Amino acid sequence: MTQPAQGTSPSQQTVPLRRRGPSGPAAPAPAALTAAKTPAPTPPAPAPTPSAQPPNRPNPIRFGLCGATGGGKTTFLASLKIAVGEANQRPGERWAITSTDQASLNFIIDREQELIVGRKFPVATTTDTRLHWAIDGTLPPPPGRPGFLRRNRPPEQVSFTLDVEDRPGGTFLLNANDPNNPFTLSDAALDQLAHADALVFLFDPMREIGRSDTENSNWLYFNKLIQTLKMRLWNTGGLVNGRLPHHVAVCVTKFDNPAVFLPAFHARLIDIDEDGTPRVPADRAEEYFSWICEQIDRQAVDSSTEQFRNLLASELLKEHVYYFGTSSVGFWTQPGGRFNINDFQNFERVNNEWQLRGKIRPVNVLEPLVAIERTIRLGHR
Ligand SMILES: Nc1nc2c(ncn2[C@@H]2O[C@H](COP(=O)(O)OP(=O)(O)OP(=O)(O)O)[C@@H](O)[C@H]2O)c(=O)[nH]1
Ligand SMILES: [Mg+2]
Repeated sequence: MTQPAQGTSPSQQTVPLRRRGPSGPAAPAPAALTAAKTPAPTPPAPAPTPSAQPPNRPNPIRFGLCGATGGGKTTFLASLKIAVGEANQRPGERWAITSTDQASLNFIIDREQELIVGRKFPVATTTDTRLHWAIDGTLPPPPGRPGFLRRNRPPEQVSFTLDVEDRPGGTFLLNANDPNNPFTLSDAALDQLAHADALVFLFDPMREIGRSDTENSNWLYFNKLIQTLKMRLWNTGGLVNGRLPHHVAVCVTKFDNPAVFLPAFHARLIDIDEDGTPRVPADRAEEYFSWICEQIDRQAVDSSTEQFRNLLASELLKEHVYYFGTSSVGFWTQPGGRFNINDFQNFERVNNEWQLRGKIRPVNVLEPLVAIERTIRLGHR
């Protein structure tokens, strides 16, 4: 059960700036080869291929993660293991995440440590990394027919492997000839997205607030991409009624940012969960998305956001689209304390740099993935 949120006055309304920099220290140069006689090294055991699934495990669900530069893609993936840990605190839920190859293990460990110990957001992505994580969990039994006790029904078991790629946002613009954008999507990457089971679209509202007409809107990162995926699938008969067949989670990111959160809170679109976490209730998430688009439209330099909504409506199957208000870093609270509308921003300016402030408590990071898995496996929402 959730309680409607009560608003008071805004606190800090600053917005974190993008921390851009090199993607890390250069790797040490390899030690010079010596002529000393050393026994021939044993060849390393072949690394398990990502597609090697243990018997009894369903095939991985191929997710395509798409969104603008700086839209929150890497932070979303970086917070997934923390989200799994947080979900374990909820009554009736048990979750585990396992990296199934070395690249995925390195990514989740390094990025998670960067968030928790370094208190930093990830740097901008410059290369593609393919990631595979197995997620296993238990959900409380769904509410059933009146008169049947919920406790008599077995909990739902959820097991899936996530196959997803972290890419630079610039790739999704598909403008190979732009000298200001060094990134593009390869043919193989486009095929991978066209044949993915599900797409996760991160819509970054902060990109739209105060955007000038020379800056790319969210819509530009999706429009050519969606049309290109459609063209490819049309050629192989893969469209359904002229639309993409994918399940799509539209995640409106940075939900915790006061510039987004406070107006939504005052518009009474947000509830506070029993555990004290602010959330857009699942049955109001589409309304939240429409509301945020209208807020943006009121002060926008062009009609990009309206075009983005039209794009979703015309190119996707309505029954395959889910909406979420997502925050990868969550809300700050006093240790052991509860959410406080006057002090909830989980990042702060320290020595002229944005730093994460407290515990990371992702909101709607694991949930979109599980919602899609449930629909694919059970054939309904
Ligand atoms: N308030 C808030 N800001 C966030 C959140 N996630 C990301 N950000 C901000 O958005 C910036 C970009 O996040 P990234 O995860 O690197 O974005 P990206 O989509 O991977 O960007 P590229 O790699 O450049 O494509 C961060 O440096 C933060 O300033 C969030 O959950 N809340
Ligand atoms: Mg990134």
